[in-house]
Amino acid sequence: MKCQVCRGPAVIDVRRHNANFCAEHFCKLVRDQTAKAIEEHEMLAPGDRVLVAVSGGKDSLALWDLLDELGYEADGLYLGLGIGGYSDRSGAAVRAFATRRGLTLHEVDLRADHGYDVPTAAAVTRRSPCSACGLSKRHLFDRAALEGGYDAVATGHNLDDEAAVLFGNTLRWQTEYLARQHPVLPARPGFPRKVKPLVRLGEREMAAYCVLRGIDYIVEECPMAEGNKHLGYKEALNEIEARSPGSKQAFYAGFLARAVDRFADAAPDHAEGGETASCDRCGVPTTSGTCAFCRLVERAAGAQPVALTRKGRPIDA
Ligand code: Q46
Ligand code: ZN
Ligand code: ZN
Repeated sequence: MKCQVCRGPAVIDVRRHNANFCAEHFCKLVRDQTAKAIEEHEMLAPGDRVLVAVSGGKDSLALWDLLDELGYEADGLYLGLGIGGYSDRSGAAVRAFATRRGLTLHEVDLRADHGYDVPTAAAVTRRSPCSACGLSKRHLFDRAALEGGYDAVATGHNLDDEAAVLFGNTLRWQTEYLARQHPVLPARPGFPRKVKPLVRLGEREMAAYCVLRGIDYIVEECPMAEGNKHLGYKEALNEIEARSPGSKQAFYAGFLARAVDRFADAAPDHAEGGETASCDRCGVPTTSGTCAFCRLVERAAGAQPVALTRKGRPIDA
């Protein structure tokens, strides 16, 4: 197996590109694909200050490394979700990476800074853990980016993630979500620009990149993700990809090129900045009264912390 660029010994095959690469040229491929996604979708301008949402997993740490390598002023933000030992270990991985690379890391801890954690919020509000978690992340990342004067928030969603979400939204023809599934969401009053620079790269490529770059990420998944329907969609797409390499890329890229605009009419009003009021607690633009985040805090912050459970069963921390 030889590198298709330098003919030296290859360390990885990328079936989608029908090619093998040595470590140096594979890392260059990943960097080039990231730069291409950024340029193609006008995600960032040279010199932009970017806040990277880092979880300690492979995608977000690789993204931080890549944006730094590509010359952006990229700082990290880690959110302590209070999900037992998983949160302790993911926080430690992020801190170790930032220290080793001399990068600036900001941290927000849900329990210390806002008086609740994800398991408690989920139990008290009867939302799924991922729904309470997602709402907290969106609000706190937006707030940190605006307060810190960042040009954009970057997240590590990769091609596998985006194709799985697209698959799920298409299966149920959730046109409202289809209309908003774009790798860049422009800034609007009260909300920063949001970008996903890894949409041209798959999960396997991100894991290989971390290994080759010596990035120590946490392999364990969040225990609350168990049973998440996106995992099933990923498996289904992996089977299709194994038989027909390039299918995921064609599915997702084809959607962006030829279909997403057709759903524009289905976008909810607030996607276009139709919020007409300001939250009476925190001031963010909202449709009326108190924003969803402040309502969540109000209910969860005073509650007795609950043990880490999923569907009523305890999870080993
Ligand atoms: S961290 Fe949060 Fe994920 Fe865990 S609770 Fe769900 S959304 S699975 S990316
Ligand atoms: Zn090579
Ligand atoms: Zn609010």
